Amino acid sequence: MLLPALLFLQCVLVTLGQYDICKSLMSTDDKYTWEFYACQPRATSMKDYMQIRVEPPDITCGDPPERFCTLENPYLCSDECDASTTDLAHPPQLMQDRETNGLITYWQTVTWSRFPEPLLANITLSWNKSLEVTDDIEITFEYGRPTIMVLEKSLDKGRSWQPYQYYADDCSEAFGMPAKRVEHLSAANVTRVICTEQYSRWVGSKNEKIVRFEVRDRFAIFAGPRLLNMDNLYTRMESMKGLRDFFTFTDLRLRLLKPALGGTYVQRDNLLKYFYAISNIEVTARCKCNLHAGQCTFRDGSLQCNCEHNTTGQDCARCARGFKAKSWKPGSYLPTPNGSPNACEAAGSLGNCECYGHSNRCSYIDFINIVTCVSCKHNTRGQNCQHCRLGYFRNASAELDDENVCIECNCNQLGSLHARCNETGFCQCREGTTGQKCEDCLPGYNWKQGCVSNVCDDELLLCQNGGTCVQNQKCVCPPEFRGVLCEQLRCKGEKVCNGCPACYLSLLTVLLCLVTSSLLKASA
Ligand SMILES: *[C@@H]1O[C@H](CO)[C@@H](O)[C@H](O)[C@H]1NC(C)=O
Ligand SMILES: *[C@@H]1O[C@H](CO)[C@@H](O)[C@H](O)[C@H]1NC(C)=O
Ligand SMILES: *[C@@H]1O[C@H](CO)[C@@H](O)[C@H](O)[C@H]1NC(C)=O
Ligand SMILES: *[C@@H]1O[C@H](CO)[C@@H](O)[C@H](O)[C@H]1NC(C)=O
Ligand SMILES: *[C@@H]1O[C@H](CO)[C@@H](O)[C@H](O)[C@H]1NC(C)=O
Ligand SMILES: *[C@@H]1O[C@H](CO)[C@@H](O)[C@H](O)[C@H]1NC(C)=O
Ligand SMILES: [Ca+2]
Repeated sequence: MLLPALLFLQCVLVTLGQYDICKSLMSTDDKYTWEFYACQPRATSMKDYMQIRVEPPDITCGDPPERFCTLENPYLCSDECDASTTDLAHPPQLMQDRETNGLITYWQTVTWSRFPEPLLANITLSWNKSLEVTDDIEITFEYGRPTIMVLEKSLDKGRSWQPYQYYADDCSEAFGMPAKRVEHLSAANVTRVICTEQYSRWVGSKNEKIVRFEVRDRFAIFAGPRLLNMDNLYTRMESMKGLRDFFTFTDLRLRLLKPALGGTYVQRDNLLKYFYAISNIEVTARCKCNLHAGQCTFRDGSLQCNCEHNTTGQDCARCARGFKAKSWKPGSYLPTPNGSPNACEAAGSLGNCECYGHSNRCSYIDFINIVTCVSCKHNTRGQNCQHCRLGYFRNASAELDDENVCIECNCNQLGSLHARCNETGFCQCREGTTGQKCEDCLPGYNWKQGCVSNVCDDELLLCQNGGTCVQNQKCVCPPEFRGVLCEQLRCKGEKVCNGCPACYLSLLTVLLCLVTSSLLKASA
């Protein structure tokens, strides 16, 4: 029963060629085998999955309740925003609701009563998942579109941001940029960030409500005006650096910088007609699964690819455990129409030689009859690239197939005996040296191209008799003392040197002593 159904799927795939299934069962001479294809999830409205945050926190109207007017009829100020009354409240979630009963619902800000202080608001939309936009992003403004705004995006869940498109009624005044339209872009500069005046000029609040980020027009540069030649777009995505990333994001942010003014300058006597109101944000996209998943589902609070091809992770960006014979690769749209799956392969499939993803090649060594990985990368070594190279140690928090599995020992060259370290990264230190990398000196030692033992210091090896310790290497003694720590009196006696037992030993020494003491007297 199952097989006919799967064979039917195969037929569908061949006709569509649109990367929507990941595998199908093929029959060849009474045998059934799986065939694998590059695949991606269907594009859907991502509105239901987005988390909305508005800033500053008190920008939403209604607390305290506030009256507002309209731009078309500034004397009609009967409308009220009141956060404590359901019918009069305008909370952020009204930007993503489905408006099933036909009533337009919208988020609304406070009015510009603090003019000339600017009226600024940020709306951050987060999915906690890499998405690839497939259709125009549309933001619907009630009561007029902003005079100035910026659309930004993040690729790393909000850690860093970049502009996506600038919008202003006068681009050069607002941003110092020339006004452009997507029609001005060509294949060579399709990923250029532009400023457009198309959606900011005043045309009446009822006539045009939508501010657009044009995805279809950009696709059309490659796929033709009706997007019939998507293969050409996909081929470009593979070869043109940055093209795919341009349509990818995890978060979007709207920075609203100046509200609609009604086609004239700000009228200070009626500031209650200036505010922002958004009734809908439409983002059509598909989960980025690196062409390794045909489906994406909402699990554990965020979207996740249902990975195939023995890959794993939220974006199928890793090989699953036990399938790391080769390094992970994304699937490819090429060759068209069905692409290549670039599936992860089971460990053992390369002549029973697992290299933990650090090598793509194995070699058979005849005379000892073993298969071994060749040119292990990521500072690994060994038959299966399972050890760290000399001078590196195993990263305890990384799996064996992690690129970060080996950490450099980084032993201090002057302080350590050699470049190796133990499993926790401790180097072997020379005498007098300490610290994980042998970069510090033990007490009684001082760093001087390595640790050298102190001749004198302020604790144990004090210079005596008023001597001073210079850089821990030398006591500078008062003239009448000598010795390493100035502990000896110099010969100074009248006839014989008291402190010099050696004087009695030879006549020569006595003579020397006499000469010395007379010299000292002479100089005194
Ligand atoms: C909006 O976000 C930008 C970038 O993080 C920040 O500089 C700005 O202060 C924010 N504006 C408001 C009104 O919170
Ligand atoms: C985001 O997704 C990751 C991966 O699925 C998950 O571990 C994390 O808890 C999610 N974070 C939030 C804030 O939902
Ligand atoms: C993009 O390139 C075309 C020519 O290929 C040029 O006419 C156009 O001005 C460029 N657009 C931008 C925004 O630089
Ligand atoms: C993935 O692994 C399973 C075994 O767990 C195997 O049956 C399947 O064919 C593999 N798929 C690919 C694409 O290699
Ligand atoms: C150890 O591995 C973890 C997991 O990959 C990585 O996040 C971390 O940066 C690695 N540590 C070092 C010092 O490289
Ligand atoms: C590594 O060396 C340090 C310092 O000698 C020691 O404390 C640690 O226990 C050693 N670790 C292992 C795993 O041997
Ligand atoms: Ca709505």
